[in-house]
Parts: sequence; structure tokens; C-alpha cells
Amino acid sequence: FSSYEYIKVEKKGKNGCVQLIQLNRPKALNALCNALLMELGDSLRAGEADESVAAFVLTGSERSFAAGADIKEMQDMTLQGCIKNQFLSNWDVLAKVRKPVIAAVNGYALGGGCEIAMMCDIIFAGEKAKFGQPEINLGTIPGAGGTQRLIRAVGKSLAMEMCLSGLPIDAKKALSFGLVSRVCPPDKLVDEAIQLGEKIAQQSKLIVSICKDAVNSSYELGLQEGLKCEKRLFYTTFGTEDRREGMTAFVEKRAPKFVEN
Ligand code: CO8
Repeated sequence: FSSYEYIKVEKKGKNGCVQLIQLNRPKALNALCNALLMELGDSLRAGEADESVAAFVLTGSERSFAAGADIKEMQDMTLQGCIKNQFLSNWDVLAKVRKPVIAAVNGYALGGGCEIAMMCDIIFAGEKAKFGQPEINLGTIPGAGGTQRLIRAVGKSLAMEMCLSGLPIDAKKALSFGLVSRVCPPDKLVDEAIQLGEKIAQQSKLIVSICKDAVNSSYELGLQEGLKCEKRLFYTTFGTEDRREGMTAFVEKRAPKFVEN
């Protein structure tokens, strides 16, 4: 973990069950340059492979979660270059992680910063967080899910308002529209996220990843397809040791001991 320049990675929680990834490029308010994104992808892959890790927490600083893609890197880019280099096509590592990811957002989550928060499974916000898609101010549009995930989270009117005007919303509004599920004092935010990660870590890792898959299918499919997918995944749990253990422990009035990864 020590070789990273733009992120800090630590194991937190009981037995290091939560991998905390802190974006750490303070001079640029955690603008998401390519090198930072490579490191983020690398640390996520390492956490996926580490059996002691049950969940990730992704955070920034108190001032800024991430102020967007790096505008200085993009300034001279061309259409041809974007296509040729598949610009930022590696951003979705986060959206494809099998273990749960909790975003703990203090300060600015703008542009790509808001988009990576929305790629996480759960978002907690500090009281001073600001979420926005200001790309329109730069003569461009969101390119990593901002026009797609935001509308699912907050509905069409507010998503349009944010994307077309570039104006951000505060934590309270984000909570009232369901973009985030909890608002906490800034200095308590990361601990609350880690505590949730620890709670998730008490469950079966295998069943947690199946459950995450099922919830995501609702996000991605229509209702009938989603219900079918859920049913198949529900049946799948009956092929696992941990499902048998969970129900047996309930019947025997004891705590379950989950073992499957
Ligand atoms: N990129 C590069 N540098 C940045 C960025 C950024 N996004 N944001 C801030 N910085 C830098 C500033 O240039 C400044 O550096 P320097 O000291 O060298 O001048 C430093 O961070 C501090 O910033 P400010 O002085 O501006 O700090 P303020 O407190 O005055 O303002 C703001 C804070 C409001 C956050 C302001 O910095 C700002 O508006 N930043 C830009 C926000 C933005 O427009 N983000 C969207 C970027 S575009 C994007 O994310 C597109 C994603 C598309 C993904 C496509 C995937 C395929």
C-alpha cells in the first residue's frame, strides 16, 4: 500500500475487515487524474483478492471528496484522442467490485467526484458535502454515469436541474431526495461508514455479494427481469453452506458462524 502517491489505503475495523481508501491529492482537491484512478483501481483489485476484507470505505478529505476529472489533463484533449485512448474507460472498476463499497463524502463531490460516489453501493455524507455535475460550465457533459445514475437516484427534475445548470445540492437536499442514506457531522463520517462496514463484515461474504448483485439488478433491469434475477439468486443461496448455517443457528437459538467467501 505504501507505494501509492495519490491515495492512502488502510485496514480498519475488527481484524482489518474494512479497507479504507482515502483519495489524497489535496493540492488539486482530489481531482481525479489518470494516475489517481489507476491507483484506485489497483487498490480495489487488491482488496477484492484479500479474504480478510469484507467491505470498502472510499473517502476524500474534509474539504473535498473529489472535485471531478482533472480539467488540466483534459484541456487539450481531442475527440480522436478520447476514442483512440478509450479515455477514462477504466473508471468503472469501482462499479464492478463484488464487495460492498461505502462512499463517505465530505466537501465537494463534483463532476467525476459525484459520479464515483454514485458508483458506490451506499453514500454517507458529511453535513457540509456538496454534490454537483458542473460539467456544463466547462462546455461538456457528465461522462461517467452522471446523466444516468443521478436520474435514478433523485428523479428527472432534480437531475436535469443539476446537469443543465451546474448548480450543486447540499447534504440535506441529497438526503431528502435519496442520493445519500445518512448525513453525519464531518468528523464522525468516516467512523460511521467503517462501523457499517464492520456490521456487513459479520454476515456471510458470499451471501453479501449475492445480495449486492440482486439489488443492483433492480437498478439495471426492468421489474419482470429483475424479479426473475432475484428469484434465481435467492434459489442460489440454498446451494450454500452459509444459508444452511444461518437458518440452523436461528432454530438452535445461537449466533451463526459464516465461513464462505
Ligand atoms: N481539475 C483540476 N484541478 C482542479 C480541479 C479539477 N477538477 N478542481 C480543483 N482543481 C485545482 C485548482 O485548479 C486549484 O489548483 P491551483 O492552486 O494550482 O490553481 C486547486 O485545485 C484549488 O482549487 P480552487 O482554487 O478552485 O479552490 P476553491 O475553493 O476556490 O474552489 C471548487 C473549489 C469550487 C471545487 C473549484 O475548484 C471548482 O469549481 N473545481 C472544478 C469543479 C468541476 O468543474 N468539476 C468537474 C470536472 S469535469 C468532470 O468531472 C467530467 C467527468 C467526465 C468523466 C468522463 C469519463 C469518461
